[in-house]
Amino acid sequence: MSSPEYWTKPWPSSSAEKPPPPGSNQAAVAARPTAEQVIAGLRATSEGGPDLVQLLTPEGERVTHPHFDLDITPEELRSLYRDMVLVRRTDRECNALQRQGQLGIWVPLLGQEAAQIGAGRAMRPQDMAFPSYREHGVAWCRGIDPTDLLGIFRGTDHGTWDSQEKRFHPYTIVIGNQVLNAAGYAMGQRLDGKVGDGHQDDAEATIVFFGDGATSQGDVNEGFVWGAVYDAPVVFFCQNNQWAISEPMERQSRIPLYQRASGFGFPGIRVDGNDVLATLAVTRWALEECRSGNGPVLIEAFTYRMDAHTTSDDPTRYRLSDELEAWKLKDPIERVRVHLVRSQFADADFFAQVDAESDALAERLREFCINMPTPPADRIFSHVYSENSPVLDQQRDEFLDYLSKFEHAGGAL
Ligand SMILES: Cc1ncc(C[n+]2csc(CCOP(=O)(O)OP(=O)(O)O)c2C)c(N)n1
Ligand SMILES: [Mg+2]
Repeated sequence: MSSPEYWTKPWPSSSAEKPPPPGSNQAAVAARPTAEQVIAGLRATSEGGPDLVQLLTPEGERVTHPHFDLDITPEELRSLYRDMVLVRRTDRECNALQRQGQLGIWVPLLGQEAAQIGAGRAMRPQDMAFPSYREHGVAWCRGIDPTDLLGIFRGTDHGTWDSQEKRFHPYTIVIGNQVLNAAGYAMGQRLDGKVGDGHQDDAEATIVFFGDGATSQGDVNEGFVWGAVYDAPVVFFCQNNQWAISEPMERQSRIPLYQRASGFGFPGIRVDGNDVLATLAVTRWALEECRSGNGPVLIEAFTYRMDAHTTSDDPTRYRLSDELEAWKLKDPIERVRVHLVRSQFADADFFAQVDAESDALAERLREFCINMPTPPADRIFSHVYSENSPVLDQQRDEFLDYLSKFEHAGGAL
């Protein structure tokens, strides 16, 4: 596997220099990398390059950054740790529930806890979020109980939360589609006068989550164009977890993803997505830029999907185990734990309490899932429009009529 950095086509920096003669650009034409290139690519992939914003190293050391800093209390640090542990436990429990036949599928977030908690905690209550299908950590930050996710993955519901009240749109499975929704929503925020002058407490922004693979979709690029030309208050938050199912980053882009933003006319920042402090600081800044009328901003959270794409996927068929081992050393939770211990910001009682809380959450989830009621058949029609639509009403009646025939035949669905 190689990194986009490695394959970037060199080009003269000044117009006085001559472009290279045709065919002389080895990196761009080589189809099969050499062993050295693969190793160089692996290293670059796990390191993130010189522009990576980091405030907490994988070894748990606080470091400074010239542009981004974070004033954070020990209590806030403990709370970020707790969020990540509880979200990881939710993820592991749901994965196990799928394996036991309680859910049809599960989409793991293992390894992406810092990216999601950092971004989710950067939001203000009035901001709006548009997730893909993996944003269980952001859902947690928006106050959505993890039990509300279960019906989606059993295939009996579209999500039970009120997206306006929670300021969290329903999960979107169609890759990249939510970026258009978010750009449009943010344009609306601007037209409705919700963007402030930097001093308004009630100014609003939108944040939209998508993956590295989604950046190859037309919808995402169209969302970038609309967001840019209307100065929409939208943070495009890309979790680059290095893979789009079995497609590696090198098949999505020849340049690092955050650099794409400049072609659309807004800033792009690459942050260590396994560093909850850096992600929080960068996303806070980006949302504030948007609320103050300086949007959009692209954030590339450089992270890694430590589990399969979904429970239907087997990553051992397409990726090397040493890549996973390299990323395990950058675990987002472990580095915060080490930092808390070394700085004496948390004692053994605190960690035992979080563990106990996480056991109780897992038990509650399991209990709920096993006894989860199947919603009435007409529910899928109920959250489509704010008011009834004759076409939808007709479809609902036809659907209920169709189902009733099975009941008459003595069969239950
Ligand atoms: C429009 C569309 N095409 C294809 C798919 C099938 N699909 C589901 S997930 C996925 C890969 C997405 O990768 P990425 O954007 O990197 O997100 P990740 O799952 O890694 O978070 C694909 C191709 C889909 N859901 N929608
Ligand atoms: Mg991906």
